[in-house]
Amino acid sequence: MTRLSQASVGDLPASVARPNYDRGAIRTGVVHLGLGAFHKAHQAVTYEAALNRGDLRWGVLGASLRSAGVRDQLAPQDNLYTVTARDGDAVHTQLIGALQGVLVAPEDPAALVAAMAAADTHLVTLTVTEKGYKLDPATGALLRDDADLAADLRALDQPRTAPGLIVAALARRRAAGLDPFTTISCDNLPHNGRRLRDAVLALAGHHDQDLRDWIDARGAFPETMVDRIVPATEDADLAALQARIGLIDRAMVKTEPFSQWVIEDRFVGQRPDFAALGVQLTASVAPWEDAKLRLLNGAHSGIAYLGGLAGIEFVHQFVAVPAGRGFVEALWRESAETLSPPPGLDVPAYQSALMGRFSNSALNHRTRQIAMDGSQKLPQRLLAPALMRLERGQSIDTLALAIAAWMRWQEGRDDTGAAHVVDDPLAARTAGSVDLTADEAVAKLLAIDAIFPPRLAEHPALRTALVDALSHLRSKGARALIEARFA
Ligand code: NAI
Ligand code: CS2
Repeated sequence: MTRLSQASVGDLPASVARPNYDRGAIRTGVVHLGLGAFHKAHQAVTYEAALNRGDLRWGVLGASLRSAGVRDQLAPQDNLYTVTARDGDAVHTQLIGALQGVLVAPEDPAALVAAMAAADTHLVTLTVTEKGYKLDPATGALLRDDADLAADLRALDQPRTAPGLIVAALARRRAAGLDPFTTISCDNLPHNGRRLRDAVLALAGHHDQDLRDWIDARGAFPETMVDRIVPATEDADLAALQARIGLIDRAMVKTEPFSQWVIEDRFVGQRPDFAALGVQLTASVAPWEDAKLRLLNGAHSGIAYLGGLAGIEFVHQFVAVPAGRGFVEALWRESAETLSPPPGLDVPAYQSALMGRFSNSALNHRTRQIAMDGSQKLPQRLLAPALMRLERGQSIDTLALAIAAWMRWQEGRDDTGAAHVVDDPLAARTAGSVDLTADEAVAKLLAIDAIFPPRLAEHPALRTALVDALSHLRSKGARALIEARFA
């Protein structure tokens, strides 16, 4: 079967939406760091809409900071790929033409810095995962002893990290008399714009105080809330797409119909007409971000660890079980009370829409995918609402169960005894407490201050609730425990 490429676009069925602009005429307005499934199904779709509206400034140059895989997948396809949104039997496929090329940073960091420093580049966006920022998850402080960051602290001629690349490119722009670009984090980090800005300023200040002051005065790092569920693509997805469109697209992404992007209205220089593209611009993103991180992502993490322990493969299967749904609703009752919802967000309606999204059986979103990198995710999803509740004297039974499920997942065995690898940058510290008593395991994990802020870790009610939940998870198993509590 033929591979998708510029030459084979004409063979696509008429049902596939495709670019209405001349790809040869677009400029590169965006450099994206961390080209993965989420960028391809979320921000790139917005740039595609801008191009389709005739604003040809918003072509995207993607960059991988790690492997060449994504470049090698896209190059034979002339950087074309499809996005398929599915919900139940409904399916819609769109061909994306916005991506113009992919650079692999470790192969040639200077080429990437030059692209970021080009006069046409107005936006640098990031989806490098929570761990890609090289920040302490609990405090947001720079991880100065990380090997790559330590290299960028020594010299920035061959930057290795996202903050390093940004500082090197901003230095070049300043030397060339250009404005900075707007730097937009699209990762699920709390205060993502502020954290990235602090990291960039700290690194810049280490090398050149004047550069730091220039970025401080002239740069823009808007906060964002990003939302679209984009599970990793699997072989079965490739085969299903192939059967539907009659071409091979190895770079495809699958997602849900829903998509939301809220950006703090703080830019330097040019940007697309975001409002016309359905992006919400606001003075204050934090209330949106808290609601999304605590309700959507908090529930996701609870589902990932309890579901993973119980041998439930997919999110939709977890919420199809009444006890699973009951757990999510109970978690939301606790977390929702910690929010100050933004005007325009109806929390009960949001929750009911979320339950519908979790139930989307066409997505096959793996609990194991979400279980990855828990140390980087727990603070904003589960620990922040737990601390707020404890400080107000409120109960945290369901939040504690979700946190204890993460603790049990670190033991590396599910409830059937099957082994799994704990995929987490802090796994050397979190994993393998299987031989400890529940008391000892909780104490060991609470002592990791990169995850648990001392004010939370030292709260006696937290420790008691976690030991209780972990003991029950060990003795009963996740499935029986949620059946007993939430069915
Ligand atoms: P992915 O695995 O498809 O892509 C991840 C990208 O991050 C790849 O380019 C990878 O090379 C890069 N990366 C990973 N570790 C890195 C590190 N230590 N340093 C630099 N780059 C690194 O994952 P996907 O689905 O694109 O998600 C990426 C991030 O996007 C998530 O961690 C999350 O913060 C955000 N996001 C994802 C959503 C989703 O449903 N997939 C939805 C909302 C946000
Ligand atoms: C998920 C998120 O993998 C995870 O940790 O919770 O990527 C989730 O799919 C997105 O935030 C949805 O917007």
